[in-house]
Amino acid sequence: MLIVASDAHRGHRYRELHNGEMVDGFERPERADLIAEALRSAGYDFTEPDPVDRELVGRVHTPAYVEFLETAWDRWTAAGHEAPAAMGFMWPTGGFSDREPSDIVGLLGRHSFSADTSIVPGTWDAVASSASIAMTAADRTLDHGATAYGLCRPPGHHAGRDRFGGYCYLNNAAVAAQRLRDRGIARVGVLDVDYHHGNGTQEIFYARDDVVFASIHADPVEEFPWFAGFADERGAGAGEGANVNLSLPRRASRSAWFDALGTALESMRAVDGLVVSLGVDTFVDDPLGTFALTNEDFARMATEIRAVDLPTVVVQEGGYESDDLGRNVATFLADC
Ligand code: Q9C
Ligand code: ZN
Repeated sequence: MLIVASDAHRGHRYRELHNGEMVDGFERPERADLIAEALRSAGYDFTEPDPVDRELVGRVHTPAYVEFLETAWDRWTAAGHEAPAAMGFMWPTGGFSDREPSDIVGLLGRHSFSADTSIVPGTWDAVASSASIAMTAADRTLDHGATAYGLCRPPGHHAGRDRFGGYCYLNNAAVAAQRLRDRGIARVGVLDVDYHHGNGTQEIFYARDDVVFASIHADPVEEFPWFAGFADERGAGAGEGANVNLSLPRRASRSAWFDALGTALESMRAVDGLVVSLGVDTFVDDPLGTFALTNEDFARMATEIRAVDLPTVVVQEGGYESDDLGRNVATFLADC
């Protein structure tokens, strides 16, 4: 097991609008520190990511969106805004046009979908590094024939083709999956075990049959991201049937979760490589999740995933501060 990680995320810290008030962001640098510490004490080798591949990221997203993320902070300050974080306040919801505004405030609305996610001076370095960590983890998995783990921060699975939100900007798991495809893996599975539905990954691969997406998550009727993640979203066109949403009620039991994992893994029967979107916010003490998984459950999860016997890349998604955050990731990777 090789760990791909970087310190480039450190300057990405912001306060978030949470249930009507501004609080310190849940998705903060300390998360990555806790995970890295646990993995260092477990004795794993760490390596730095290769530089970001703009062409690859521009195919998963759009070149214009990537350019927008890179320049948004400078455009915000150039327009005279003095707030410590750039964010929109109006989003093109039902009935509005998707055209691109020229002003940065309008652009921030057009290219985001939720008020929990902002852009600060350190955001681009963190986001570019996180995507390159996922790409490099995919490369190392194929180079060495052994699972590599990308300690991605910020996470990625909520980021759509040209929209950020849910603490995500570039879709790291989608970048890893596309890298596997580009390097000759004919059909790639993305298994998303984060507590929240991976709406961005779903969107990016929705009409494709070469990437199968399966997600186990809290029912969006009662949990973020609210407007995606339902069982009847099964893919479109050539991708019909290649999108599998398994939602569970809030506070679902551990056995219900593992039943869903069994179903999700069945949908991976015809794939040749796997990306795991590893959110550990399914943990019983996670401050955002309501599921009840224990530390030992992450070992069971890894064991069941490993049994499908595929070249596997693991990328970090959510999982928030608790005493066990680092230990849960380390436990998963130990059995991967
Ligand atoms: N007031 C990931 O786990 N923010 N993202 C909740 C509620 C949404 C979680 C704010 C949670 C997004 C990668
Ligand atoms: Zn999550």
